Amino acid sequence: MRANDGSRTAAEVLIDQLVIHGARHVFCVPGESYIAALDAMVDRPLEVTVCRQEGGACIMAEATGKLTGRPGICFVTRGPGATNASSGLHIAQQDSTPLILFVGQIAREYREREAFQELDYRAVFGSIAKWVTEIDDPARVPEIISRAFHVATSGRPGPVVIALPEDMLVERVVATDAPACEPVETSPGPADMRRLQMLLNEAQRPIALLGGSRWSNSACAAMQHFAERFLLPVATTFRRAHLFDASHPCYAGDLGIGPNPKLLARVKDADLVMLIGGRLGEMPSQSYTLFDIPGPRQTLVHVHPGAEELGRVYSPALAINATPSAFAAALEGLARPEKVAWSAATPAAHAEFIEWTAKPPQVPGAVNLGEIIAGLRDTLPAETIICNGAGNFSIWVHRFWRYRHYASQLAPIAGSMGYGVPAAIAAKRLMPERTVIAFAGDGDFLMTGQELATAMQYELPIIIVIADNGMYGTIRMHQERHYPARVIGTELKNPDFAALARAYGAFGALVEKTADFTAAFDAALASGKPAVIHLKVNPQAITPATTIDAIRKAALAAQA
Ligand SMILES: Cc1ncc(C[n+]2csc(CCOP(=O)(O)OP(=O)(O)O)c2C)c(N)n1
Ligand SMILES: [Mg+2]
Repeated sequence: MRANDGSRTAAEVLIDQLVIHGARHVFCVPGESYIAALDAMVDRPLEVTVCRQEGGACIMAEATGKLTGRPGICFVTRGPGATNASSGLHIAQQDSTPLILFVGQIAREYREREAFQELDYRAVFGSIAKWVTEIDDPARVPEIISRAFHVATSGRPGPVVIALPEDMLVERVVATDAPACEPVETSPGPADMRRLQMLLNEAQRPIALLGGSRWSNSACAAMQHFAERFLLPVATTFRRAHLFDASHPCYAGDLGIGPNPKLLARVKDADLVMLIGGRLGEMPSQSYTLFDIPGPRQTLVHVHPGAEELGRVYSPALAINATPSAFAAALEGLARPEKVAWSAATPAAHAEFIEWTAKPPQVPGAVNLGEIIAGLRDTLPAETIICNGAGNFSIWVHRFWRYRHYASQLAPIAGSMGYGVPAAIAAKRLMPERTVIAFAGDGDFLMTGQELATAMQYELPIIIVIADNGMYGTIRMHQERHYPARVIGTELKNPDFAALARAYGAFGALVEKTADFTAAFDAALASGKPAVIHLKVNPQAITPATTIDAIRKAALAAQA
């Protein structure tokens, strides 16, 4: 509160800046180091979500950044809190998500003595965050918070870490608020678009690949309109399938783990690739095999909001430093050639996608995760938000769910286990009207599953579907490939997940047959509570294409 002399505590100035810059949600685990900042949130228009572990809190903030395009806000305490939160920072970095992590810090006068829980944040987070700073002077709070919002959202978005010495937070200061931050939009120049027009005029087999962040509903709509006008096949990169409507006749599928071989062939054979927004990292590039480095055979047009990403791995024929939103809007100015050479290729690409995702194959065991997901996609609203962490279960989710809406997919490009449950909690907190489902593996769930308590506390009826195969399946798969029949460190003895859910006060159901899933799902929805559906999945069903036994057999044969 402002005193008569117009002064506020630094903590109050800080929280006022968050509100000015448009933050509406804070995810936190409290610590004595920043209780002044917590106190300043009382009676401010901020929804505070108190979590059970900082890893979950920071993922919730990251998911908020993904959903809104504005920095997710997380508050944690000194050393132990900050290090717990670091997985969320790494996700924000690899996923190009705007995020601001506030961490408590020891009093300024104790610095450098290794005081209680002291951490040198600049040293520890220097290579993860876009910017790490510590606020020493309360008068500079508006300046530093303004810069944090600009850094987190501009160019290639990413995480910012701000340390808050506890004695600084309670100092009173007369400070002027900053104006609200608007992320900088970089637009393509007329020469860029002329060159692109020429490349499109000459192309025989073009394809667009969409990825990265800084998209929006309207950018996706503009991209779709361009695809329609040019009859252009459009694919998405790893875990960015929500950028293009899967039911659209121009959609060709996604370049994820275990992608459609026909899509891979199409991208390899393309003469013009428009990579828009993404970086084409290790996963979508299929371990850097799709394009030659540094000079791809395909004519590569790379559009990215961060100038430093252009030419970083692939040297493009045409590099355009623009946000996907500004670029998609500029596509309106391109003229479609009289006759396009690829008019038969686009419907063929879409037909290949439909065929690839239509019917899940039979797998060992009584529960077929593919059939469950295909069943849900045919009944749930297109706006349903689908969340997941990491593990082989996610291969079925990405293959058999068809994402039709921007921001309906919350999945870590960084491949961090434990992502799905906290992401679902954030999504439901922000968008209570949406159906939100988190798919998790048995290993994946128990990394952050205690946030079920947070879902209960805020009455967030998310549905968590746990695919329990009794193992860290992905690693077991790699183990069998490289060290067949030498199983170690990958088996899991699990709790009764449905009973665990009920102990939290949530809905819990066990499903041991595919046919029983629908009734359990309907009951979960009807309960109006956070829900866990525990699927007993056969460990042999390791991917849609193969089994553990088959992988082992092939590896042993190769050794013989
Ligand atoms: C935080 C984190 N720790 C470890 C890993 C390595 N890892 C990737 S997948 C995986 C196993 C996932 O097991 P589970 O969730 O049960 O899914 P499954 O593969 O069995 O379907 C592990 C340990 C990771 N990606 N992230
Ligand atoms: Mg598992």
